Amino acid sequence: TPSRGLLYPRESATREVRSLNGMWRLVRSEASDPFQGVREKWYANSLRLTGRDILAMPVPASYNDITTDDLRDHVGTVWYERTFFAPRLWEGTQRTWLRFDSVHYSALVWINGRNATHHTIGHLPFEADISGLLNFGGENRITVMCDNRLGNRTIPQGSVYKVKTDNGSLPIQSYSFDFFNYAGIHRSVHLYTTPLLHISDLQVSSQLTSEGMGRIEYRLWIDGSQDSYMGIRLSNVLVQLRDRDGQVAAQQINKGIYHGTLLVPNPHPWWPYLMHPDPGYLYDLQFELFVETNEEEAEVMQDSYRLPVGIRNLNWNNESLLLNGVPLYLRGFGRHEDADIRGKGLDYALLARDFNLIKWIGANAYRTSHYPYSEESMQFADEHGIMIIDECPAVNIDIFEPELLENHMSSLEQLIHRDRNHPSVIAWSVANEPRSFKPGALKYFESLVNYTRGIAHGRPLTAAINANPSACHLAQFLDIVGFNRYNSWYQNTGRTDMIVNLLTDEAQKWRKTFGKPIIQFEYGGDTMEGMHSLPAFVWSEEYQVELFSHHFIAFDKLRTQKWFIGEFVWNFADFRTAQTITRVGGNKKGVFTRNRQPKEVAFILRRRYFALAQEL
Ligand code: BDP
Repeated sequence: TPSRGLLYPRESATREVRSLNGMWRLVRSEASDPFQGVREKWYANSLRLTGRDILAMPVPASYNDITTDDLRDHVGTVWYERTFFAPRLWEGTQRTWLRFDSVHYSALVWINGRNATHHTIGHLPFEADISGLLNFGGENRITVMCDNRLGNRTIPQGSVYKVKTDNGSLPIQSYSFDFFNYAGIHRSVHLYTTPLLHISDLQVSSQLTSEGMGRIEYRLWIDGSQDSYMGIRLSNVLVQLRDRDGQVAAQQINKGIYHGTLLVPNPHPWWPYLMHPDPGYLYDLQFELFVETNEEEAEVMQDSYRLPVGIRNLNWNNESLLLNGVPLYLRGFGRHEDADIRGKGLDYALLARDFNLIKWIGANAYRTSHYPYSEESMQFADEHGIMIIDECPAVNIDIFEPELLENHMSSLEQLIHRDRNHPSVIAWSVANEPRSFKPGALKYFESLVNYTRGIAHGRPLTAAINANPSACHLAQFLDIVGFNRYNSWYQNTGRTDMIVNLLTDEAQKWRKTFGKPIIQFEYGGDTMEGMHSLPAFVWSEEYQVELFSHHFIAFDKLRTQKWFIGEFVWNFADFRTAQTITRVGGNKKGVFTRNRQPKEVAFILRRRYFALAQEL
């Protein structure tokens, strides 16, 4: 049986969704005593009674950049709380679920002082049936303890150590990955209801047959696979596929079986942006459960859920990745969920702006470096035909040990479970820049990739590697080999005249060693907006233009061979990092600034991406 909590909350004839977003109260624990609140049972009453300072904290948002004090750098736990009403009508007739789309890094949740659920690993959703904890027709309190500490066994890894300050000793969080460890309730919190007997999970996969038909295979799980619940007997499942105009394109009625195949004549395939005049075509796949009632013959609709689906073929071999039979050349970005004030908090305005920029520049893909992005962004990608390399949160892993492996597997299981029904997902990325040259990496990645292959749901496996081809223990297990390389930035700084040779040599070496399709997942250089220098000098806008231009020459040489299948810029936009002397206000390798305006280089990238789109 699948783990729960991965169907996005959607309204339907039988389901209600209520947002718990808004202003919550926040209290922070002493950094030196993160579990004080658990010991003192802060969840038993309102946080107001703790006597500690109460802050107004927006949800969703990272808490770090909201205040003017040192909350930004807090290490340990913070406590969130709010109240809400549960309508009397829900009692007994419905189940009430509480769903968090993401809390970073780990969370303990109480309802009215009683344990509701817990979760670790940020960027992934979790939920609980809280029907038994609610006060129906009255006020309820929800309390969340959020812990941001990273250790050897968390995904990603970090370490907490103590330093002596002028006021005593204080824990410090260190980590080697290059983005700020934002924390808090990063995405939406919802209450939603389902009928007692309901659809708990769905899985779909699609295909275009050689006869030009669409084929959708589906499987549903009903309330943990029971066909009867509290005396209710399930009779039929009606499955209907509706096209964009609401017309039924295929349908099926199932009795007692929870899987099937729909055949769709004259399908509208799902195509990526700029590969077709009507990219991102989605159908609505509607599931309705009917139950028998005591009255003869009468059937009552018990539950209904609608899932957007795309119909497309995804295949790969040792040379190419093909969508609907067409070999892909991916042009895109590594990105971050990052913005000022809200940190990694979900923001619809930012989401829409980012997709408009992606389309303006002519990209057709991005990698969710270095963790799963919001479900809303995955839906956007489906709708706009943007292809996603979907990455789990294992960035820079270094110490390979069994408990880490378990967490790493769990992060991939949760990611794939959440995202497997999205047509936009074209590959799973199992890691970014792991220390894959270390001896422990071999067994570790063999186990990890074997496990992931078993649950990959029709997608190839990849990773973003920065080890040398001759030393890497991970690449041999992958279907697509991606590498990150900073020619003329970290290596041979200033020497843009060395890029073409070094890059083409390296790509060929990856190809020769592993015989798989090759992608460059990262290249770039830090660039201060508005800084100019002729001739080009590192950090200037001219330097970024020159560095990109030389990469383009190398890519054009490599593209003549089928196996070179994509180029990804690092990064879409400037983003916040930890404080270091190599980062001026953060990482500045963006093609766009942190507030999403173009740097000079955006214009040459745009010209290139549109030219590539026309050619292919
Ligand atoms: C790569 C990392 C990425 C960094 C980038 C950089 O994958 O997270 O931000 O380098 O240094 O090593 O800009």
